Amino acid sequence: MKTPVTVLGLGAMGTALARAFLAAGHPTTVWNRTPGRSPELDSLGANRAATAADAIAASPLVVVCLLVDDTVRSTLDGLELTGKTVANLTNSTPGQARATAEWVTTAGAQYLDGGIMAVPAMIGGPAAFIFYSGAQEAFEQYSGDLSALASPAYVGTDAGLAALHDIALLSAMYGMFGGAQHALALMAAAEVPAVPFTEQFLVPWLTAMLTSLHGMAGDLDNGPADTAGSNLAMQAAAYENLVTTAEAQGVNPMLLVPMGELLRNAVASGAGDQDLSALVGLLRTPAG
Ligand code: FVH
Repeated sequence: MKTPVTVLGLGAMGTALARAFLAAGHPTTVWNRTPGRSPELDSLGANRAATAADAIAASPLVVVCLLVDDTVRSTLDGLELTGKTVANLTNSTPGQARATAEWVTTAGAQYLDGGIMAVPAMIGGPAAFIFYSGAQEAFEQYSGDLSALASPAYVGTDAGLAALHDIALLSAMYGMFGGAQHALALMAAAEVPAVPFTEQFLVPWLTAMLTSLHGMAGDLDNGPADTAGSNLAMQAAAYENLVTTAEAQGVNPMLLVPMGELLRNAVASGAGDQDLSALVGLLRTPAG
């Protein structure tokens, strides 16, 4: 028999997680603050618990997927967790994850923090993965069960590491999407249709540029290459045209301005002959 599992929280993501466990044949108990949410889970065989305490009691592995960290605390506080493994997949900061790990562990449970790198429709599919950190023994015990949700990637015993990895990837994603929204705003201002622009130019360009990240990572780990293919002095000079064009097209340059400032600072600090990877050092200097 497969490991019985409990899912706390039946929002869009919790529902997808419960469906994936059910599809993989796990006896699955579910609970949600608002009763009756996601009724399709009942016909798929879910056992609906009346309270969070009943849901936790039903399974050794308790997967939590609620809105925010405070919600996790208010839901689990005071409940019997002894002997359980709590895998908390709620979005959190590294600090929140460490604090939650401490009080869950104090309550007698093993704690895994998770960062889901997927949208609900991807859960159970090949492209989804989930970062985990925290109790290594618990990960080794349950990674097979958790792989019903997404490929598990364990990143260390420090409970904050999964959130750190998650937030690093989300930061990169929002930077990319922000840039893409700006590009689409420029095109919209010129009445260029979004779909052909995106298919023919935007996605191929971003895809080609993404490969340069490998070289930048190599620069950071092994030291910068002897010559920069596109040096920062050149990029800082050309970047001014991005802001000027946005303003001329009536598009707010708010997403572009900080990168321009960073490029100018890099050149002023003597890194004009280096490549974009040199910006990492500047970003590590606290603001203010
Ligand atoms: N959906 C996504 O694309 C992303 C993908 C990456 C991971 N995130 C994180 O997953 C967490 C849950 O996200 P979600 O998409 O399921 O969110 P909602 O559909 O809004 O459901 C929220 C659930 O949280 C429950 N809830 C809210 N407040 C409370 C509370 N005070 N006490 C108990 N439960 C609470 C809510 O219950 P209800 O409103 O139905 O009663 C839902 O079950 C989240 O951390 C994402 O960042 C998703």
